[in-house]
Amino acid sequence: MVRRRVHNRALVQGIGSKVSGLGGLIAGFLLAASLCFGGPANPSPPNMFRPASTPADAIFHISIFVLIISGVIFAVVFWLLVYVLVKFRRSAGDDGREPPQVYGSNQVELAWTVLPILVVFVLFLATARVIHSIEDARKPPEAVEVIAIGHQFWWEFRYPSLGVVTANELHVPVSDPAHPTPTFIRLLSADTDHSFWVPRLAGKTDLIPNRTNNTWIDPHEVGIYVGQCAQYCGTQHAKMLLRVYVEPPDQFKRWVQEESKPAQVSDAFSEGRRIFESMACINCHAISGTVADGRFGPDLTHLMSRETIASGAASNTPENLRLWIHDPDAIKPGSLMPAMKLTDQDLDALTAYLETLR
Ligand code: HEC
Ligand SMILES: [Cu+2]
Repeated sequence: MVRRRVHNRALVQGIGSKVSGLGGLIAGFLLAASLCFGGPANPSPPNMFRPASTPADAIFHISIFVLIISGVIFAVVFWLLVYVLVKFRRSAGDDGREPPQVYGSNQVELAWTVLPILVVFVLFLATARVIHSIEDARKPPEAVEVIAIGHQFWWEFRYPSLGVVTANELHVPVSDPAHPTPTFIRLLSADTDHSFWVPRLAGKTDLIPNRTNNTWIDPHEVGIYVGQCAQYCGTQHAKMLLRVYVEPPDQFKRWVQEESKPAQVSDAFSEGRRIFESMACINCHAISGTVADGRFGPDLTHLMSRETIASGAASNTPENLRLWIHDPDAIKPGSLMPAMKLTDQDLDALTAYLETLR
């Protein structure tokens, strides 16, 4: 896969900012433009009208069904209203008397009670069917299992049977409908309510403390799908973006192999490593094969295998990484990583060391 980096930070953030006002419009436009002219490694926009996975597909179809029924009701009521307004408007020869009052007509009362009940009932049944088909889907033995843990303001992804721990960028195999390899995701929260939402892959499901929720996806097309936390969880909620990398099976297998290895140790950047291990970094971050085993922040063992940092708030470039360590608030004001007040020299050594974590 050609690894393309989105250099424009506004673009990455554009996905996350709630599309509101001119700024959102422009960001959305830029994003759309970049998608038209960009390569295949660009993420596809979070469009729920372009489903690429069974649950999203089912939700898309029920939405269209509901939209059509509501549209027909809207059209009928609207045109009746216009007809009545025009036909019975005050005319020049009005004598000012009230029209005949119809009261207690059984036919009329029945019609406007029974018809709406029937419509609501049909919508209820159709929706319940879709919810049931998604919630009670059978988990095939080939399914990939992932535990997603929501944190303020990033995602932890664990693959318990594959020995992989990563953050913010979820890798899953593409699922061929003939031999489905869906990914079943257990949703937990480390602090407050979050919501897992990748519109092209599945509906929203909340991550609630002390509760286990589940969702699943079976993406049919290779690509990068973006989404974001869809439940307000604090100041940086809007920059709690999600990226799902859907890969061909062999590429996914290679990714798992790489990710399950401990961090590469090289003597070349031992100064940076010494700084990392002598500071509070290790209380919050884990790097497997070293003393760092903190769990409060993202696992950094294979930091360089990720295209973005800080939950999609910035692309993973040396400059952004350095800026992040210098002052996380410069990228994500209110993020829960403190600025560690390092000297320029230490900052350079530390960044160089992190750059080796492939
Ligand atoms: C108090 C805990 C804490 C300490 C100490 C801390 N971090 Fe973090 N770090 C975090 C949290 C939380 C995040 C996730 C922030 C977010 O995305 O909102 C993070 C994110 C990061 C990231 C981005 C990872 C990614 O994949 O997005 C890097 C790199 C990083 N920290 C490096 C460091 C280094 C280097 C130090 C020491 C100089 C350090 N951190 C100290 C909590 C901490
Ligand atoms: Cu959140």
